[in-house]
Amino acid sequence: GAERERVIERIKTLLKKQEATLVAHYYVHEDLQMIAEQTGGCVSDSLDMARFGKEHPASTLVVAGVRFMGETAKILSPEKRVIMPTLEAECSLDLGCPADEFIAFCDQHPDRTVVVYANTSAEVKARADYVATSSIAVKLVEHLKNEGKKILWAPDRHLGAYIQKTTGADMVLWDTACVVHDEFRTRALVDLKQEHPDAAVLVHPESPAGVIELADAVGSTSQLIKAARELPHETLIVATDSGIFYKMRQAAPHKTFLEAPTGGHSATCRSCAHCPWMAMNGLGNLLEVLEKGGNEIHVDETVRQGALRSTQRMLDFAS
Ligand code: CIZ
Ligand code: SF4
Repeated sequence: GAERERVIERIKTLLKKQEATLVAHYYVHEDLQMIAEQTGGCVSDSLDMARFGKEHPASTLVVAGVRFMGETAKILSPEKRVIMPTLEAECSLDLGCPADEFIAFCDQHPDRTVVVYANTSAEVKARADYVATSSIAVKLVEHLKNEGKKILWAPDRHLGAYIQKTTGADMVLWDTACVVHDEFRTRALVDLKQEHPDAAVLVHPESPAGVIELADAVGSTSQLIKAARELPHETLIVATDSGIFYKMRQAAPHKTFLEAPTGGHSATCRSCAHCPWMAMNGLGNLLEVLEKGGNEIHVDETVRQGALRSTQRMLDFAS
């Protein structure tokens, strides 16, 4: 209503006044994705959020997503002020890979090249040789395998197993999962496919192996949006966070999108697959952080230098 419009206009004004740019992930509320689009910010996956934030001249980056995305922005742009609508937005992969345990695990495998998913803390990245997002993880491990390297992968076990299967690399895997993608159900997806035999299935590789096997396209959020546009199918069954539908509908407005079934799926559940931490970002706390400040991301300088090395290697490899 009118109140929402007023808040949106106030946010846009404050962004401009503070020379701030809004960098939003595909999984946050569509109001925030829309504001980012309309104000010259960006809406993207974690790799492109990192690139955009680094290259943009704004003195303040407002990162709407989860904590590791704010940290990545700060790692790459220490001179910028990086703020977030909330500092409570975590990630189950980050939480499932505490730095001390991770460092001990790496120390047990000194012969392995350490590759970590972007969904990790700055401390974990500082111990890694490479950071990877889902859009480049397969290519990066393939490349390292061809150099004769053995890999230690952390933290997402489903993504790790998918990379291992795809590349045939020698990998040891950390054992944790994304609370959202881990809930997609193979049997229920088989049933849904039978109801919609002409549909294509799009799957993010943080999903269980059985779900990935049913996919017509497997990839990062950006890659799935591209597949939604390019595949000839009129109906698409999508196994990733429901926040993605805002961009998918833009990419393929005439197509029909169905949510892949989750453990909690029922006829009344409209967004079963939605990250509880991404959902903490809203118009209210975005306005508040712009009005009052606070919620600034700080990364210890020694840790930042270490994390920058592995993160920069990712950007160099991706470019
Ligand atoms: O699941 C996530 O948090 C994803 C897909 C992050 C990313 O790489 O954009
Ligand atoms: Fe982490 Fe999963 Fe949420 Fe992404 S969707 S931020 S991987 S818990």
